[in-house]
Amino acid sequence: SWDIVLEEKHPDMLHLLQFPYNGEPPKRLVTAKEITPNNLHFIRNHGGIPTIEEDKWDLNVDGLVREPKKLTLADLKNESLFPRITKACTIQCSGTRRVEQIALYAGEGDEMINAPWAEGAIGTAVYTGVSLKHVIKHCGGLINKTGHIELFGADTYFKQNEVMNYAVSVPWSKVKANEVLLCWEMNGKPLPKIHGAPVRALVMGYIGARSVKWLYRVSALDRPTHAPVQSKEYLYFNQQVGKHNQRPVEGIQIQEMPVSSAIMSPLNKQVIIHEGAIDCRGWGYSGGGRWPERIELSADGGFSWYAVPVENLSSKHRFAWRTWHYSLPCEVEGWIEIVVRCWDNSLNTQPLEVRSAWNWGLHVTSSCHRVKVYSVN
Ligand code: MTE
Ligand code: MO
Repeated sequence: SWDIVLEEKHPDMLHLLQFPYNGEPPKRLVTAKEITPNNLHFIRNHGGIPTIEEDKWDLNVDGLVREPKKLTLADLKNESLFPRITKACTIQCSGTRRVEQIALYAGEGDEMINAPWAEGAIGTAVYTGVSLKHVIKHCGGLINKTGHIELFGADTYFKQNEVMNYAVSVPWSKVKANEVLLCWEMNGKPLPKIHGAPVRALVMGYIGARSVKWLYRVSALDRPTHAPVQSKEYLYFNQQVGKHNQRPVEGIQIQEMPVSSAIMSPLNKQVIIHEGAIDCRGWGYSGGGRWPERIELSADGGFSWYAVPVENLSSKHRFAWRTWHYSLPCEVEGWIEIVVRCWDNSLNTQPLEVRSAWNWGLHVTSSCHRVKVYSVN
């Protein structure tokens, strides 16, 4: 699988874990483009990278559907069966910016699960595929309309002395809204092996964990799956919870991501020589089909805020981030703290301090991102 990393990924990717392979782009490249090039999109894996031959692949649709079927890639690409959909969409790992929680208090999270992600565990690409809703209709529709749809990946991983396939589930209501796609193209090119070839799920506006790669089976259930990735990982615990007392049923299964943002430039601890304004750039994102409506920056640690003019934000799309740039006025000389916050279209915004977002699983670091720089004016 290391050969696949070298073949498909940019040489400057930061390799956070060699096996299972996890990597993110360096800060200067995270928001260099509004659409992330395939070789710079972050990668999150729980196990190996399976190599699947396209013409041997099929998708099993089973469980509580009226007519279980096996579909080939040619079936999915047959436009008289399924309308083709192309959509720009952001995938964000719930571990994005986890380093800030680790720096505050590492907790007792499992090292393998808790890759030390910075601000690059997010990427935006244009995906092409079909709606899972249309595929399920093609299989006669659901017997029971109130369930979850389970998604299985061909990769296996090892957990509590058991080898299992990667599996999660999403509510039928999400599928019904045409917000779950089965994709074979990323940015106009065949889906890279490392991103799930030949077909992956794309669950728009949910944590990356639900967008199952190397998809080979979807199964209709009357409840969320009991698979460990769904029921034991990706849980948002309250602050009284640690390893000694964690009870998975008390954790919230993370689905939609809240609003968040990050500064990609300047870098923390950088010395900046400027003439009254510091050039800043970064991203803002909100899950669940909400979008960044306003980005604000502070040069004084979060007491006063400048709104980034809307023309400095990239275009607005449901389910996609907005990149931004701004010359932040600053007359002070010495150490200052630059802070960003995002407001989404529902006027949700971010907690000011990472300590109020800290949780034992080290997920969803949605607090305001801060960098300290030395200002020379
Ligand atoms: N799908 C499979 N089959 N195996 C995995 O380990 N990781 C998930 C998701 N889909 C994973 C998977 C997680 S946690 C994330 S954040 C996204 O894939 C990352 O997608 P990417 O690697 O294409 O960026
Ligand atoms: Mo993730």
